[in-house]
Amino acid sequence: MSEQRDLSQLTSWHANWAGLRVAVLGLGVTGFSVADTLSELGAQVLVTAQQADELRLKMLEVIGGTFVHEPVDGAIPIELSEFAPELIVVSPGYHPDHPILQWATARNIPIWGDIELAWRVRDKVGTPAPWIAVTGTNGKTTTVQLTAAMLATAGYRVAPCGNIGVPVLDAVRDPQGFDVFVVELSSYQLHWLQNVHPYAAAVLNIADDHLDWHGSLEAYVAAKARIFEGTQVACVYNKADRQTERMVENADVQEGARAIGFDLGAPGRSDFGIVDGILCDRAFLDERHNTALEITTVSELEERGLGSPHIVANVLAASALARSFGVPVEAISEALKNFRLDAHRIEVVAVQDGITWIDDSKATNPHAASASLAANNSIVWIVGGLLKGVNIDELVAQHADRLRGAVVIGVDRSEVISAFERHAPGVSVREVESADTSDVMVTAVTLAAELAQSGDVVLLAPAAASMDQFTDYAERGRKFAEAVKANLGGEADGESASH
Ligand code: UMA
Repeated sequence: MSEQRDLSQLTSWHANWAGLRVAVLGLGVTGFSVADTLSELGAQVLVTAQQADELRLKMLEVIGGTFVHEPVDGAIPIELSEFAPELIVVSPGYHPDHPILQWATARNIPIWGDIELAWRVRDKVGTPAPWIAVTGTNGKTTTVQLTAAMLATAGYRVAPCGNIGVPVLDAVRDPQGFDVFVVELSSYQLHWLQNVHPYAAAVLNIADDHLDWHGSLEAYVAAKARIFEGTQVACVYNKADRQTERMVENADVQEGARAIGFDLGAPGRSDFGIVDGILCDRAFLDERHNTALEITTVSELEERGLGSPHIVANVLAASALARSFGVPVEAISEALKNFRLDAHRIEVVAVQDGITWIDDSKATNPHAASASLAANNSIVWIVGGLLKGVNIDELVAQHADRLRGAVVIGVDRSEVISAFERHAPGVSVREVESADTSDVMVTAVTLAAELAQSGDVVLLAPAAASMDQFTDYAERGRKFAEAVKANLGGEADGESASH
């Protein structure tokens, strides 16, 4: 057996990575950033994946990496065993029970995620920038964007990165360097986390999602909880979600790190919250027992399309993170004036004949869909897709009263329809049987238009992933908006502002 190197020494960009044999699993955005980093460090890189696009394959060749196709039958590629890797770096999309990971575990080959590698080499361009880490079932990306906007308004050079779509390794290697990173971490990335010590960290909420990947809610919660380990200054949790508070209580944080709560109620000491419609900081000020700092008001947020309760909660969490870093409240308030939600997040795509058509394709699990449903009173709901092992019964039961009708799409339709039969028998349900990407939304919108009446909202908030019928949630949202505009004959008032 080939010699194994002691990886505990490899904690800096400037350590001796030369010649280290690393197998990289996956050649998507993460896998390429890992392979590119390692080859820059002088390691030997073998990448394996079931699929890879032509461009990435070519670029891999240019940087001197080797590619091996992963057999679909779960066999271990012979090239991989001959390569005898000393380390595996796995992309987030791989299931922990993947045959190659089982093979590596049986041989005691260490397995890292890309975040672990990024943490170790974060000193590439001088003094490492602090990390502010964000996770939660919903609102991660919005909170990362809000926090980054607040830091940028205060004059910091900030890199929003991670699950948001920019691999942390790309941010770490930026030659200009950054003052601070705001890192979105998915539960997949957190599963592999070992030594990361963020400056501040937040868990926004916990609800059922990705249970097929993690195996159980307990395993999902345990993965999420890792974000607080070793936190230096502030652990931000949701007072309305006891599980997030428990995570802070159980975390092994650094001496002096504080627990900072947030929710939509009145803040206690060391919390962020709302008093008389004013968002307040009662954590980062000297006189916190009897005063609070004003950040902004709920009505100002409403004017900017940021008034939905779950978005207000994201604003509070982001403010807590930014304040922990010393951002003045004035800069936070200024950042909020210029902030816009991304497309496909509660986006009003048309209003006609008193019917408002809303694209919340980003609602890929019941928790996110629930927040969207709760913000409206009379709804025709477009729901369904890939349920990822999550049960939808409670969501249907909870919102049955506000539903005029439902249009069910996706491969897991029968589970959704039977949830309606059990919990909302009075709601008119229509089914889109076609699986053809170009038809699904056209049919769904036609059926929704038949059900909707003046004063209703037609809400695309599928509570499920999109990959069964669309490339991603963005394509699903785009197809919805196109179908709405075609159905309304181009006469609708389009609005880009969020609802
Ligand atoms: N692959 C296999 N076998 C597997 C799994 C993957 O061969 O069993 C290969 C694919 O063929 C492909 C590569 O692995 O070559 C894809 O890797 P990946 O699925 O990890 O995707 P990346 O392109 O690296 O993107 C990942 C995140 N994707 C997932 O977690 C599924 C992106 O989050 C993230 O933006 C990016 O890293 C940068 O950090 C996306 C996501 O859907 C947006 N995240 C989930 C979510 O938000 O709910 C967690």
